[in-house]
Amino acid sequence: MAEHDHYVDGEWVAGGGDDFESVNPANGEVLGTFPRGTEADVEDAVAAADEAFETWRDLSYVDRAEYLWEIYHELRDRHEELGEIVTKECGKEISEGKADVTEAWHMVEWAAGNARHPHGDIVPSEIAAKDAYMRRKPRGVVGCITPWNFPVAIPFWHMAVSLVEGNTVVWKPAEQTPWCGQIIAEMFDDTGIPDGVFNMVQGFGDAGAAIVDGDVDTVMFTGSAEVGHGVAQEVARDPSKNVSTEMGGKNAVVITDEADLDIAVHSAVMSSFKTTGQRCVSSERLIVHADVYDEFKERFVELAETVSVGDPLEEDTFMGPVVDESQVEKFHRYNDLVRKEGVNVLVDRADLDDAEIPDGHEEGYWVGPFVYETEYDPELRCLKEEVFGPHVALVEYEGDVDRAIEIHNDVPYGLAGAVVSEDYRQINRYRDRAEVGLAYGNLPCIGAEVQLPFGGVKHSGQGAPHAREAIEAVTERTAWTLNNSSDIEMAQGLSADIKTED
Ligand code: UN1
Repeated sequence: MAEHDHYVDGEWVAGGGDDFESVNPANGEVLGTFPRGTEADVEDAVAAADEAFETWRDLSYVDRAEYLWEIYHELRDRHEELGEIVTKECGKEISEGKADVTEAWHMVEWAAGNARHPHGDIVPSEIAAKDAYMRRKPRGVVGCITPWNFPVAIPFWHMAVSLVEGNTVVWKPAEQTPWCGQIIAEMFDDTGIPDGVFNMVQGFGDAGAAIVDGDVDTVMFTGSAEVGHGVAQEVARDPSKNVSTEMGGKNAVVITDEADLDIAVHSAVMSSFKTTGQRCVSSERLIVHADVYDEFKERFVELAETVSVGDPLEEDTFMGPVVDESQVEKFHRYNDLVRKEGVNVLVDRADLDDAEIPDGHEEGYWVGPFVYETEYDPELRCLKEEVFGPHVALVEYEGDVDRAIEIHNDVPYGLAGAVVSEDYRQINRYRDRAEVGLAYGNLPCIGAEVQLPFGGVKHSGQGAPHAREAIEAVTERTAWTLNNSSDIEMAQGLSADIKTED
């Protein structure tokens, strides 16, 4: 029997599947056992959510938001404790663990606060007696599938907006971070939210697939491109379903001949190594102008050699472990691949020295920075495929900023990117031509705030399962027109006369 349960229809239920463990990636400690959701468990949750929808949608926005305000306060009150749990379960260092919780309450605040903001538009009509509006209705049941790297924030990106808009939810947390899932479900339970409005099923990809195939009205997915494209294709088979996906990228920082190199080096280190390279927005490419290349390389390499990898609960750690064995393997596989592709390796801390691994953490999933340089070649796989680790290419370019932008855009993805330059023309050119959903000037390409749309272009996803854009995914628009006259008058000069034979 697992120590914890699913949360379905206001009850803690064991479900029909096996158990699985959550493991601390820093030291291999088992953090808890959880039930592995089956298709039947998901079906029960979807049925409960469907049943609860009619009464939930009848509440006002403000009344629905009240439940979220409870969670907002709890997230704030338990900041330290929850930050530590995030760090223990997904391995990111403690300031990031806490920032994850902060980002969660920011999104809850945004969604619950938005309950008191205008929704929809008043639209003028050609006909003076007509009132026309764009109104919104909730779609119904929203299936939410979320990743391990932001195990508290991203669930609230999806769920806070969905719920305030009047939908009910079925959520599957990532299998690497079920403890965070458990705590969030406990918080919802504590609010007394009506049964079936919020449901959580723990589990793996098969439970996620059951949500996607199930009787849900919208699917929100944040995670890997591999899985996300399958989700989008599956949902597209049913035209009545909506999907909003946000996947990874092969993000880049462009450092021009006019860059302030202090800003460039700082931005590049943050973009490439924060979260041990495991953000969808992390940068695995640094595209650097020839005039500043040697100095930038020297400074970046020195930091990559010395940046601290260690116990993520220690405040002076910059990089914690990666999340699990599959991430370690993928990282090594790509490091081997780039060697085969003939690049020049500049930093290889992929296998950390025993001395670098903190005492008592030998069972952790440790890797360090891996940095290489290469001539730009559009055929190189290493410049196109996402590794999701501290694996970084330095690519030198010559000529104007358009050349850098051309290299920058030559990837299937388009999530995040940055330009570092003191020349506003270069910055604005990048802003206008970089194919990304999130673009930064003189900053790292990580660290977006919740009130901005968070989503990519090209293979990085469709829609943005986040803040205002999430509203599009979880509501239907109605163009509602009301006649205030007892005569019927039509737009476009259309005759309203009913002509008869006599
Ligand atoms: C992710 O990269 O998976 O912009 C999410 C950021 C965070 C969210 C990242 N606010 O870096």
